[in-house]
Amino acid sequence: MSMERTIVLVKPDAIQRGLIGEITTRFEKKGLKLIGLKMMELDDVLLREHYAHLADKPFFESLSNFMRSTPVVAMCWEGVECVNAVRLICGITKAREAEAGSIRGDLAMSVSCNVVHASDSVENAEAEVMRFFNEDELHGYDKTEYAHVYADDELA
Ligand code: DAT
Ligand code: MG
Repeated sequence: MSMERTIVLVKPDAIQRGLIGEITTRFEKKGLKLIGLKMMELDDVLLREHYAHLADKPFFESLSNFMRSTPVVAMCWEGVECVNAVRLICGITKAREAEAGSIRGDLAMSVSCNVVHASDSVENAEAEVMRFFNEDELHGYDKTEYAHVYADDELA
């Protein structure tokens, strides 16, 4: 089973609503390992790259303005097959239809103001880790909890 890294962004609506702690806690309780954490302002160049798949959409301009309206909190989480696990915790894009229990399902009502971003594939996660963090901002350490979060064969 593969150890993966993935990116979560706490979006401006969550910053304004005071949800940084609530959101972070959910990933911590899941058993994921936080290896990078910072507050940052996203610029137009970075957002065009990050949301390249949406560049032609009519809502791109407002999406970009929204994502630049406050700093965001960027997190890098590590865990076994965690890219998919983190997406499940976040819930689907349209928050008012997201599953109860997910972050979007519990904390948001909107398509655009949906409180979090999470990488959507292993390939994109690898690109996003490099997009949002410098190598010296990612921290390796032994998380002793891993011995209880995973079985030995899952960590091998
Ligand atoms: P996700 O954030 O679930 O990965 P996405 O990558 O398709 O979804 O879109 C990125 C963000 O763009 C999404 O979180 C909110 C915004 N967005 C997507 N579709 C939208 C729409 N139809 N109207 C307004 N904003 C939209
Ligand atoms: Mg996406």
